[in-house]
Amino acid sequence: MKSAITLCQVPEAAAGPFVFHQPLPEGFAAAAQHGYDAVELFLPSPDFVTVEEIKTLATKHHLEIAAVGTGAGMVKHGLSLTDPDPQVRERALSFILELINFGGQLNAPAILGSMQGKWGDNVSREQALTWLAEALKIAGEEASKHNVPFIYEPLNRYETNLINKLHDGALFIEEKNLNNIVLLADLFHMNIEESNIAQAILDAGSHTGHVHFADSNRQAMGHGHTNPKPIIDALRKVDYNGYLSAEIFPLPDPRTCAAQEITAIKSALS
Ligand code: LER
Ligand code: MN
Repeated sequence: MKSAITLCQVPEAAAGPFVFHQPLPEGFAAAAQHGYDAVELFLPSPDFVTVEEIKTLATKHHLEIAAVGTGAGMVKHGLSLTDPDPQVRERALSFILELINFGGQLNAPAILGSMQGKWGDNVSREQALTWLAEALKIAGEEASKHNVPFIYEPLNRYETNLINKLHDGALFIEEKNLNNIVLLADLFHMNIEESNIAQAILDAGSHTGHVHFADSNRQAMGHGHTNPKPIIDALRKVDYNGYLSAEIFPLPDPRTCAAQEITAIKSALS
């Protein structure tokens, strides 16, 4: 398993669970100084920065791009894949496809988190899940052109009412015959929703394709009460060899948080 840390360039997400918010050249440098293998990018839109600029920074700092988040589509542009308005759904899907193509050129998968939306307001649960499955089918196909998967993230109940648990995500992928879709195990959401995080990872088997490595309070591992050991054991048992990515609050400050998290990742993997 490899380490990654979040770089956020979205002003509307300044209070979100992302570690570094400074301009990308400084963010890449900070990630490298702390010894991370990769960065996870949270960008306002696919044209915010060129693929070449990111490639140059990644090469300079010997960093991979672990993944690209799509949440700005929701927090900045108000888009969701389950919006009652078909034009909003279409714009949501286009935004995601553009980020899949942006990330794909960097060998990085894109993530669907908050842009999955919610059911309600005249949209039934069944209708929302149908729209979600249709969008995931298209996203999975687009990602496959770049030989990367598309990552679907179950979120806790306060953020979505669609799918909250890893197991339900796995069943959804299987029932809807979705190809090239993997699940994101965000340990913060799982701490709220799962009876046992390690067991949930075991039960999801090979479906897990990315991990947000957050403690129970969404701070760096070690700042809350999650025990990472059985979780790492479970990830090893399902042959997970992807990223443990620091999508966490920059507390008490970004540098202390980044240092604590990389220490925790190394110690959990040792
Ligand atoms: C995104 O990765 C995530 O975990 C969400 O909680 C953001 O709203
Ligand atoms: Mn997450």
